[in-house]
Amino acid sequence: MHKSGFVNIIGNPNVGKSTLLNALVGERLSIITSKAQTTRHRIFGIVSGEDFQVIFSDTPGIIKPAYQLQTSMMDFVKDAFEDADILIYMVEIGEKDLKDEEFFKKINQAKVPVLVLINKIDRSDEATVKEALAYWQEKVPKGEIYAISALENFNVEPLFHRILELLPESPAFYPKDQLTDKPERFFVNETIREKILLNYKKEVPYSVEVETETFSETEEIIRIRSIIMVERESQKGIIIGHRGEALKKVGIQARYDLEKFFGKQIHLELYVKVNKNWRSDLKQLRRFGYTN
Ligand code: GDP
Ligand code: K
Ligand code: MG
Repeated sequence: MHKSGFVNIIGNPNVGKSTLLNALVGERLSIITSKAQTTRHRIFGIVSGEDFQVIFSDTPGIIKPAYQLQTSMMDFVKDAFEDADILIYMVEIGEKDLKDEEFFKKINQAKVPVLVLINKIDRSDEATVKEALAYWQEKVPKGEIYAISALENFNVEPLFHRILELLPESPAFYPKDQLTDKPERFFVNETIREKILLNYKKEVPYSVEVETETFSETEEIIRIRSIIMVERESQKGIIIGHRGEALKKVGIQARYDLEKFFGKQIHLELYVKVNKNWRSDLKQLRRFGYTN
């Protein structure tokens, strides 16, 4: 018998969805920072064995959209809600969810198994965890509740085994050696964007999109040329920084991670370009992979 299915992770911003995806897959597929809206896409992480294939999907945190990019991000969440074979709703310890009743009604009426994961218990204590288990069981009667630490890999293994039990019988959806649905350039873009999230303050990172123009690989080296797009001229100056120091730092940090990710020497060229209001432009968003 062969089992396979889609396990979709949804939840509020910053609860640890991307950290869990990476822990489950054992690769750094999804970028992680302490900032909300780090994850903008739906990213598949595929784990295969002899007689199973689990397709995990990471999604952006649930927010009220303020501009078209965020609307597209929430469409990814909606898709994840609808095509799941197993739904993971992730919360963090101490979180009291104030989302509307409608949301929980939808979760409780899901036709597939629902796992509620209370994450970050490494920074909590036994009594608080016990309380949280009871709180979420009441809120999501349909759910199986687990307390985990995605960061410290606590309870992730038992969770994975439970997922295998719940998985439907099905042939594999992807080749067994495939790790993700995204192309190499996507991971280049995301790595650069992560460094931008880490190095710049306030609104700047949210106005950035990265596009990789060249990705050319030889036996020894990968040559990459990527464009960092911003919405305004003033943001371009901020990204580049005094004498180009800020951009240089991003380049060094991104190259370091990319060499680890691809296991090869990387030559990385970064350029900054103004692309006015790309976040609100459907045509641009489609080009960057935000709409179907
Ligand atoms: P997402 O927005 O839900 O995808 O959350 P991320 O995976 O990007 O994580 C948000 C922040 O929470 C990052 O700073 C993570 O390092 C941190 N984090 C994730 N999981 C854990 C955990 O189990 N314990 C602790 N203490 N921090 C965590
Ligand atoms: K985050
Ligand atoms: Mg994320």
